[in-house]
Amino acid sequence: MNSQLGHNLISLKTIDSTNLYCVRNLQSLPSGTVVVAENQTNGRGRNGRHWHSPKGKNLYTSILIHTQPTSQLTMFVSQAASLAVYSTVIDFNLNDVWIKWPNDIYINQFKVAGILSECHKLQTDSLAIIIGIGVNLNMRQEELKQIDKPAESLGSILNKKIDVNHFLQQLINQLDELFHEIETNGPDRIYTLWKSASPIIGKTVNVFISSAERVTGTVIDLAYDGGILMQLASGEKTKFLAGDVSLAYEPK
Ligand code: BT5
Repeated sequence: MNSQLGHNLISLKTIDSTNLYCVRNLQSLPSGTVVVAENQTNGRGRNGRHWHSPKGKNLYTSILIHTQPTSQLTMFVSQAASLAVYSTVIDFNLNDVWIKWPNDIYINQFKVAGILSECHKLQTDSLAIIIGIGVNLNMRQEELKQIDKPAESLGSILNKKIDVNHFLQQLINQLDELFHEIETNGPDRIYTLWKSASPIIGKTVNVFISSAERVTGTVIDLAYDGGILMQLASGEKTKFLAGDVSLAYEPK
């Protein structure tokens, strides 16, 4: 990646999903493009789940970058993205913010942001990585209650309106800085910060491998590649990768 994030900013009123918009326009959008929409009619979560995206309330954005398949940026993009959202939320003087492995942002037991990263091959040897980020900024309690899991918005907690464009700009700045750091100094600091913001080591968690398969175990560590190392109830030690499983566990 050699261009600044946001040099190509595409603001849409309504779209099915900012990620899908990027996928459809993959060949023509330059690296560093940021797509933002006021409204998503088909906001997507991971594994086909839905992302609640009411009009004009929250941030729905996708950031597109081109990377080389073997680069450190490719490997650490999700950790950097969750850390960028985490840091932007913390800068609003909010307490009890944490990253739920692998990259959801929570305040106490409430989810405030989610990330959906996708990777596509370009016609060249490069990869296009789409980092889709949804952050609840101004949803009110009655709207938050429509979500099937506990959710919060920054505006509801702080009891004030959050400027979506300002939040986006802060987020892009954070992300730009973290990407730059990975490219110049390597990913060590990002890995350490991401790990320390994810209070899960030592916890007993349920790992959902599929809708029919679930295992329970204790978390031993978070690996450099973003995977989770666990000791299962059977005594077996194993690692799960971020894209493969979902977790259920209590906040810190
Ligand atoms: C995520 O999926 O958390 C990734 C969400 C990414 C959304 C962004 S918005 C811009 C870009 N364009 C897209 O189409 N997507 C990205 P996952 O971990 O699978 O979580 C989905 C689950 O979170 C749902 O099944 C609900 O339980 C819950 N949920 C849905 N909408 C929510 C919201 N607005 N706030 C909090 N939780 C929500």
